[in-house]
Amino acid sequence: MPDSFQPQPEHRFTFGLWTVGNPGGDAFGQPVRRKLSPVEIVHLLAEIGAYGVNLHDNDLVPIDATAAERDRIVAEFKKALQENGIVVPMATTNLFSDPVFKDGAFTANDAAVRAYALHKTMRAIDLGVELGARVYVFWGGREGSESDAAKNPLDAGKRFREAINFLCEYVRDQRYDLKFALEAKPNEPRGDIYLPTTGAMLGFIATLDHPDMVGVNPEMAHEQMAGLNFMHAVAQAWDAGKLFHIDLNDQNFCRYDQDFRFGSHNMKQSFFLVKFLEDVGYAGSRHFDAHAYRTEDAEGVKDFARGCMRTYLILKDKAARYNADAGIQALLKEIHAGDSAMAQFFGPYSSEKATALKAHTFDRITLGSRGMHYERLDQLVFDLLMGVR
Ligand code: GLT
Ligand code: MN
Ligand code: MN
Repeated sequence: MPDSFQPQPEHRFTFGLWTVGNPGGDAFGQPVRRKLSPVEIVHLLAEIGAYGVNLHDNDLVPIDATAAERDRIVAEFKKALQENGIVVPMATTNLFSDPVFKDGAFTANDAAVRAYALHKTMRAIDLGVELGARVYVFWGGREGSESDAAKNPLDAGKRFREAINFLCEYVRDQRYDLKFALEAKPNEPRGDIYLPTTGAMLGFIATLDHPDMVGVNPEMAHEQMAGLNFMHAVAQAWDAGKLFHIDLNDQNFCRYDQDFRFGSHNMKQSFFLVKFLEDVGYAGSRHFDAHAYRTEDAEGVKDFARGCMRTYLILKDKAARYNADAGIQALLKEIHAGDSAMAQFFGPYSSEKATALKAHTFDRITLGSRGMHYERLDQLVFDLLMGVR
């Protein structure tokens, strides 16, 4: 019996070819599942009710494909997209798998590698645009170091800036309708990756020639690897007008890159994230950058992907309940009860306001002894999430 948690196109749920297509290999073991072709993945995504599929250039076209092979593969893929009603909202470049990128792509010490990275990215941008992508992600997995003897981070930063500036100009030159989204990660596969957090990326974007074209693609598990609160990073990106895309998944804090199913580990944090996205009206893709446990077979991959979307929709429903919950809203109102008396001191500066504020007498002892009722509030959230409220 279908319930109300069925994915619809308006939910903008997307998966990467590399996510549902992940055959379950890891650093210690062989793949455990057959590698699905891009066309098979499009069919799978249509079957489970996803909206779109995202890809790296080489998820679709092998790195050594001839021009004729490329065109044949792309034509077949487009046909499958059309027949299945699946779109490609985002594309990106694989600048990390091939040995040529072992010391990075845009930040590699070898100038020929840096030039090749630009060459490969321009071609991959052409491919993405051909497939309809409007967002182009840059995840610099190899842009880092194991030893700071090898590379000066100032040089790396300059090289990365020059590369993004060059590619912005390329997009303008081609008159493509495309925005860039930079994705941070603290480490893995490099010992340290440059610009390791979403906040660092936001600072970097301000130094670019065309900052309007560039935003971020925060990934939940990447901030959690760094022990950070993902929703706070997303809020900062939103506030800056830079939330161009989002990678949803989950993981245990401060571990390796686990890429678990969305909501599978940090239920409460996932709830507040979904509530944030829905409350502010984020209209972009909800991309699940995760993969099924290595224990799963082909059916388990579908369970994984359906689970990501179902969890999002359940949490969205919980967010609406939170906003409509009389008890929770009454507590929030109580917390802000004194706000109106202080309104005179906030807003734009004036010297009168500053003088009045300096002259005001505060009852610091009473203020400091006030109970905020956050214990009660947080327990109400827990009760709500557990379905006992
Ligand atoms: C890779 C990485 C992801 C990035 C992808 C885009 S590929 O799997 O772990 O976080 O978003 O390059
Ligand atoms: Mn990841
Ligand atoms: Mn990602």
